[in-house]
Amino acid sequence: MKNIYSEILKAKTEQRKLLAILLDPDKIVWEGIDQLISKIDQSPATHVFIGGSLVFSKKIDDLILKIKANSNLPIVLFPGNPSQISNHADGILFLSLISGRNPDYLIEHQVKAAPILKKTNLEIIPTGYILIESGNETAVAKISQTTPISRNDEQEVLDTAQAGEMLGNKLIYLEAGSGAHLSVPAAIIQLVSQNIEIPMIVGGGIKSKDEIELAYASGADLVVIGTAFEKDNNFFNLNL
Ligand code: 1GP
Repeated sequence: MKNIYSEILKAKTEQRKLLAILLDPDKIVWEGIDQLISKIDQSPATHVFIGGSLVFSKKIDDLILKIKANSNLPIVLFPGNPSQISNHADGILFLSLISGRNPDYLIEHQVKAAPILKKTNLEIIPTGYILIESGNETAVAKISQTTPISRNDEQEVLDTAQAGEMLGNKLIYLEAGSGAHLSVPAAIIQLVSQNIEIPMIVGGGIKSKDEIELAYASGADLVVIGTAFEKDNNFFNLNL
């Protein structure tokens, strides 16, 4: 059933905050996969996102099937390019990097992905993806060859988010980049959340439970945790 987006909308209406654990298939240690999945299942995660700016692994299908066999969490692709599409997932964030001006990431990859997606049953969730400067050059900025929006330019982020909403995107994703030194500023999260209707995802560089709570309190509907959980699978058990 294609109900990922309707569940996100429902959670927003009920003010229930959502949490995604992001897994990069290239960084999976297969020997520890059962333990990893059980840690995800014991965590407060509501979604598993799978993807990365560049993924070389040919094991995306295997990874998804393994998670599905052991967990009921919805699995959502978060692809850096069309090679990361797997029909075994439940849905896909169909991203357009609207903070950038690189046509490959605004429309080219999407055109390449369309015929592949047409042959899948994935729930396709169009998502306006906004990269915000985070103190270091992140993989997504490097690979996409785009310049993130300045973390001091709240208005530009807001204008971009509103344009993304007007274009029909169903989600806005405020991204600092995986492993970012600085996560998206609370003031930006707050400004955008107060001025768009659609749900908002926030991720990149979030390293503590306090930061997760701050993002929620500022208006994030769904927070993404990648690196912090990858470094320590007990992240959600710790009092950080
Ligand atoms: C990256 O927003 C995600 O696309 C998660 O970032 O790996 O820094 O948690 P981290």
